[in-house]
Amino acid sequence: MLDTRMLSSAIVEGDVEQARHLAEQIAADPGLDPVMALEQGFIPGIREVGRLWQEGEYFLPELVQGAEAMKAAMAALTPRLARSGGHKARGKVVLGTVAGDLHDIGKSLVGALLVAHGFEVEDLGVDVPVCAFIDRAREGRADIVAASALLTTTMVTQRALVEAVAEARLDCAVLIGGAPTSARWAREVGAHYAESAPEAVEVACRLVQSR
Ligand code: B12
Repeated sequence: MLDTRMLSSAIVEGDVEQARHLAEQIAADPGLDPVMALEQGFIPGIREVGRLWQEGEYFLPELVQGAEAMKAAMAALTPRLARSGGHKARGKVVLGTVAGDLHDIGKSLVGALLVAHGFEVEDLGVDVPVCAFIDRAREGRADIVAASALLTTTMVTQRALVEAVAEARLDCAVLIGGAPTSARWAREVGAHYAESAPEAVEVACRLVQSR
């Protein structure tokens, strides 16, 4: 049985060792669901860290520590998620966080869940220039280019990405997300949108099916 509160507390307390240990246990137990562990345990934990920071209860060191714990949990779960994805790729996704933006937790969650649902994901990391998205999408014949932005100053790059994909005449959809973005913003720039990692999987499935 998964104790999702324990998973969430490990992140809120910024306990890297405990987060890694719990995630390793989940990864090693075929009876436990790693996607559920993320959705109901670890993700609510990092969201709570964000809330505590926004309300001034946490300072930068606690925020960074929570992010480190989250990354340790994700690193331990990722191989298991990849194994549950099956062998035949559903589609190819080139993923990254846009230039000037170093937030990678949400982006990596989207990548991990896409892999878990059978997508081939090339994760370009953070601070990715538009031209790198375009080059990799062209060379890898991507079905979807997926871009994360967590800052109001960097989300404008998502518009530049949509324009660059059109200019390069790439046959791929652009999927965007990240806390300051919205369905309305996506409509305005001409991209597809998902609010969360599970929703990103749903939208990606729809996009490849309709091709
Ligand atoms: C953790 C964090 C950090 C960590 C990042 C660690 C890391 N390795 O990622 C650190 C401490 C490094 C950091 C730095 C900064 N941060 Co910060 N950070 C956060 C925080 C608290 C949580 C972000 C997070 O990981 N959330 C958890 C994940 C799971 O949620 P998510 O990212 O939203 O992702 C989900 C969805 O959005 C969606 N999604 C995300 N990406 C994508 C992509 C696609 C394609 C799709 C479909 C969906 C999707 O799915 C995800 C999972 O469900 C947010 C607060 C917040 N409320 O978001 C501030 C926040 C984003 N940061 C903020 C700021 C200002 C900064 C700094 C400028 C602070 C500073 N003065 O130095 C720097 C910027 C550095 C840079 N150049 O990028 C502001 C941004 C304000 C704004 N509107 O622009 C926020 C909103 C905090 C605030 N209220 O002030 N930050």
